[in-house]
Amino acid sequence: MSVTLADPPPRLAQARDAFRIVPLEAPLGARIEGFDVRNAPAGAQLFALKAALREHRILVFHGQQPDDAAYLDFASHFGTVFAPPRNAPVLGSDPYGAAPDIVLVSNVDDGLLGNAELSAHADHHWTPQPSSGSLLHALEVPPAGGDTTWINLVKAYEALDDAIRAEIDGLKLITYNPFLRRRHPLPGGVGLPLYRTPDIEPLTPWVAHPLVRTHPDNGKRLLYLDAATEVEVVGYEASRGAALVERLRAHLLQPRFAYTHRWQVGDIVYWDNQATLHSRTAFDPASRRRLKRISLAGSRPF
Ligand SMILES: O=C(O)CCC(=O)C(=O)O
Ligand SMILES: [Fe+2]
Repeated sequence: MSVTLADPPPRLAQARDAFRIVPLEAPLGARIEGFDVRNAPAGAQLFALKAALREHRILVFHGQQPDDAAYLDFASHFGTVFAPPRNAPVLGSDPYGAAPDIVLVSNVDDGLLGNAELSAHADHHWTPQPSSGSLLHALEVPPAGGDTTWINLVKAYEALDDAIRAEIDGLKLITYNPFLRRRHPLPGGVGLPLYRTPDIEPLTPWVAHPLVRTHPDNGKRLLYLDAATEVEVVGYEASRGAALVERLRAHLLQPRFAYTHRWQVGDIVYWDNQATLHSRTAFDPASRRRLKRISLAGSRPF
């Protein structure tokens, strides 16, 4: 007996003439115009989007209305959905270690992350194969606050002076899993550590990645460090490592490397987790903010 596959649902072809990539007047980012993520993209358009992501690090699409299936279908052009290792909890992980394909980032309707400020991070940095990129689709946005800022880590690296670049080029950094730290808070109500000192038992499993990462798609070097997660420079005495990390963090958080996005309903932002950090400002808990996130699988940093 022969088995036939069902035809996929018909999709409109993407308009070709209106498609435009418009760089933002910012240290990173481009706006994509004349593109509806629900429609089937032309090959040349998809290739142009991939090249634009490599060049601009984040892509902003306005006025998008995909349902979950269309959103996943669009994202699948850029890779498979990130699946965490069973022993590494991530945002949205269930008790068995699995995470949903689409995570509701929302302060209402059983969403995750509430209304608090989020420090700058790259999604799933603390796993062996961190995410290559993530997408957020805005469904409801607050009248004020809840802005998301992306930082260009290539520019941050390139702006370091030669002496510090020479010091850090071969170093490895452990970024401890903050979801594990939540399960194992430090005694005495001390907050989340920025650096692991010898008195703190290391969270396991941990993984060390290069502090200076080579981008897998374009070979650019970048500072692979976030703003506030517990870290440790491998082989450095704690006070020396902590001082180095503090200095690098103060450097990369400068506004000259950053773009802040004020969300509108219907926006999709697709960003490169391999070359950027993102943070979020707090917002009034009485207002509603609802976004859907898809994170894509990545590869081992080198
Ligand atoms: O809510 C935001 O703007 C960002 C949330 C976030 O960090 C994420 O979805 O990965
Ligand atoms: Fe994130």
